[in-house]
Amino acid sequence: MMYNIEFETLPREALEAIQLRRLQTTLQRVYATVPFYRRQLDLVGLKPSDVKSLADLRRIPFTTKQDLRDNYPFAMFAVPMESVVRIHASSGTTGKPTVVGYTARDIQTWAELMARSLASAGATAGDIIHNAYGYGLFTGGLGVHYGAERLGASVIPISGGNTKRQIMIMKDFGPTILTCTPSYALHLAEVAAEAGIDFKDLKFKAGIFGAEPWSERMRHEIEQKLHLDALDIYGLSEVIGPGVSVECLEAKSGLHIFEDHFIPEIINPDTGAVLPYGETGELVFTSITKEAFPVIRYRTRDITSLNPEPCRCGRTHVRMNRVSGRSDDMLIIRGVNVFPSQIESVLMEIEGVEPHYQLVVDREGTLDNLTVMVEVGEQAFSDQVKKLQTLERLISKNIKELLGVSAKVKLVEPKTIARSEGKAVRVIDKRKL
Ligand code: DLL
Repeated sequence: MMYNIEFETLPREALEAIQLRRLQTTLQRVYATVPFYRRQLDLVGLKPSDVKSLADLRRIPFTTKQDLRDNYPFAMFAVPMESVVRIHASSGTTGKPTVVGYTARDIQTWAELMARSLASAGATAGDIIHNAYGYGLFTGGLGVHYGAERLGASVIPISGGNTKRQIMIMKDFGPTILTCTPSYALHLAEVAAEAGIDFKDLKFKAGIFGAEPWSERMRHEIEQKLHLDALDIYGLSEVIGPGVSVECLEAKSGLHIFEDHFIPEIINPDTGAVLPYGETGELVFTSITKEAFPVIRYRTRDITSLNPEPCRCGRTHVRMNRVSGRSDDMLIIRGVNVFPSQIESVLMEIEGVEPHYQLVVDREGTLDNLTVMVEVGEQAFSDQVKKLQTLERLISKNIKELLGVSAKVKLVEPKTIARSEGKAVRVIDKRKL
């Protein structure tokens, strides 16, 4: 099913003509309004009017998360604050988040893309959508919410957490579409089973899962345990939020990128060279319709490849394969993006703690667990057990408050964390997706 059949099935030539026109408009606008982009273009001696083909895009330098950070919080906005109607944020590499803004038209665009995404999973106005993505600064909750309303479906804005109550509502309200992270979907299944509820007896037909990496193996497990079709949805705050790409029910094989709004490229993360279709590398996006927060050649750090083959669903938009990893060290723990450097800055604020730490991530049952192992100085370690426990609790509280993620903290004796000769091994990820 398609929400916007005209745009989702545009022949390549027509699509590229639209892309070029929209790209040119975007470049004109950012050149005039965002000092950062003006500098980027000046650096390579380009004027927006020099961009005469889609291939010319490659002459413009990349934009990175560091660039967004340097322009924190609002200097990347291309419109005055009077035109901004919404602000979201996601984790940055240090304490400060990455901030993004939307005009009223951007919210409309996003709602349309999310309506397309839900329709791609078979949702219609008759469906009830149980939306367990978090509402707040995170784009998941409100992104799905506006899309569901645009589609005319009924949305239950349950948000994340309070799993037992979620199960009760699923049983009583009979939602037909589930939206949450794939790991939370499995957790829901477990809690339901404990409560003696079988998903077979619920009314779900499809689920749209994303915001963290998952696998074909997890798809099978979710489909079996939840008795629904499990589809992958991808997005990131910087580009718009969820609804950058989504799988179709017909093929369940790769995520169609909404190319009438975003131009994707795959690059070699080390050299920056653009790679041909089919090759694996880092995904880069240029937004071509956004007003408040346009991004030009934004490096997502997500690793994947693009597949231009025609799809049996009829959509002409190129598909990206499942994201297989990242070209940086960002972790996603229970749907929350965390950089080791953020944990480090929390640790370094605390007296008696040494700059030697290791993050161990594991999946117990269906939920991620983060353990922070950190060395304390001789002095602190000789203190009473009670003092050490107080310190552990303090670190854990600060991590939760600043990064929004629960962590178990284990203080260890000086010199017990293995030293490395090259880069320190900060993360041990034991999760098998
Ligand atoms: O996670 C937006 C979103 C919400 C997507 C709900 C899907 C559903 P951020 O918090 O900015 O935005 O995190 C973006 O999450 O760069 C990927 O590394 C990762 N990610 C998102 N979707 C997927 C997916 C939202 N389907 C970062 N598979 C991205 C793998 C994903 N990784």
